[in-house]
Amino acid sequence: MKKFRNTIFIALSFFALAACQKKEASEDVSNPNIIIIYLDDLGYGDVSAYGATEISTPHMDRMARDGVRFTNAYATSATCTPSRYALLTGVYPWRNQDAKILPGTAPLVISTEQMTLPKMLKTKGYQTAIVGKWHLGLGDGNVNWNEHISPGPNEVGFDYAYIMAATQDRVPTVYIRDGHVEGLEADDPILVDYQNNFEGEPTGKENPELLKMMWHHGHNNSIINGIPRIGFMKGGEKAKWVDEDMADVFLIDAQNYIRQKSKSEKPFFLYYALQQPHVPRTPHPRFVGTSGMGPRGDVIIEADWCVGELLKTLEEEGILENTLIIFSSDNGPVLNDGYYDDAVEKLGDHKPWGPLRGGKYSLFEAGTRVPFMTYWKGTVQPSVSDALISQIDLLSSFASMLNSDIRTDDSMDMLEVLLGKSNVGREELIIEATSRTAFRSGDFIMIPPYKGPAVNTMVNIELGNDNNYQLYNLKDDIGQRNNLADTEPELLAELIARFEALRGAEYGKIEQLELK
Ligand code: NG6
Ligand code: CA
Repeated sequence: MKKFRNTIFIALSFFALAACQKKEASEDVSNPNIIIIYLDDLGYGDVSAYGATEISTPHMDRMARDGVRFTNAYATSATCTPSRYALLTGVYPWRNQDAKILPGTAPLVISTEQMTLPKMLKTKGYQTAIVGKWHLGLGDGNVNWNEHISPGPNEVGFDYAYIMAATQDRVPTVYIRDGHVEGLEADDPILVDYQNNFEGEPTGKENPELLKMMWHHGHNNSIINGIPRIGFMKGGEKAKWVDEDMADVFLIDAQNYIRQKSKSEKPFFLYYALQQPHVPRTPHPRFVGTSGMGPRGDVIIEADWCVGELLKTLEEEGILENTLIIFSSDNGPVLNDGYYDDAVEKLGDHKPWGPLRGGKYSLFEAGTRVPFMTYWKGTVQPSVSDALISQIDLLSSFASMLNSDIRTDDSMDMLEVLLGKSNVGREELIIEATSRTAFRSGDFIMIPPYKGPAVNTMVNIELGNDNNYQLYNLKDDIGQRNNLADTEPELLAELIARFEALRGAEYGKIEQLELK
């Protein structure tokens, strides 16, 4: 009898296991690969699908035309680190005091305990990777670049990470693969310091004769490849990247990852974070002169080509129809961001900000409203969506798609909107620019008073600061020219009250903010 019972038990267990495996297998098939293509400082008006007439971006346009092109989509912030923090954690960056533009030596700003987008995806069987710009800090504040660098992307959910630590204009100027500097030689260790130079090392400030690109503001510390950077670095000669090759290096790595994972049973998530068109703009020679706009235009053409090559790889691997792609940018555009590179002089009639006011660093729309499209061949129907949506919503939306219960308070489930099945987006959203915040509600945006200059004269961008409240109806006045604060006092009061409730105690500090 006992033996018989055991046999039944074993048989039942077998069926249960088989059923379980079957379920997992079918889930895998229905779970698409997910790729986020994330550009650095690409403006709302930099893509021809968004109205650019002086530059042509056929591959980005293809995704915009055949996918959902969003006109009201936002990065959470007008600078990089906070936007990337929110994208990956689903948490507003103003909740984390450290989520600000970081030096290359900054510690990791995402807690290893925190839920992240890749961690959530891993609970659903995804393999996860980042290739490109990180800029969320590494280590615990005292990184030895010659040893295993940790914690970093691998500790917050990425199985594979091939990154630059911060930005192309910041040291260390090396690629890091899974915590190890690529190409590092034991007898030439890397030293990095953001305060003091290393004795005898030339700098952009003192040795302009060594420069192939001149600095305009900032960017006058260590010289690497003839380009002056932010921060000081010594050693690691063989490990240093070649700026002009960076687009190819990241693209090839992303393609290799796709080719490798396309053969796997499990789906993958790839966060492909391109460095263009952030400074220093260093197009590969084959793209030099292609835009007629100087390096800024040329690297946009280069980035567009990279997007095309990535799509081609998905096609070649036969997985384009099983891959959901999100395309966006971390913040709005800037022309002169610290180097003389003809971005201003050769701009001609191009408007990187499109019809919007402001740019990178600004609380006005061009700071955070960015190109954003979802593309999933065969599943997402082509459309244009005016729904209000933020990059912070990806975590909860993807979780919803995969039947995960994981959510964060700030990240809203916008799955139907992302897939073009609904036009009902968010009702409200808080946007941020260099620690200042503003409140979007319906068609309106309310910008509280901020001390500080109206214009950052270095980059020549209106920051959104004013001594008085600003209120704009973005539907009628996308260029934010008509301040309704005086004529709509009731609405203004309503928005202020709601904003204060959402921002909590932090809101009181805004008056004291010093602007950089
Ligand atoms: C600023 C840099 C700018 C850029 C930015 C970060 C100066 C004067 N300006 O501090 O060039 O690197 O930081 O850009 O150093 S972001 O897109 O990564 O946020
Ligand atoms: Ca950026």
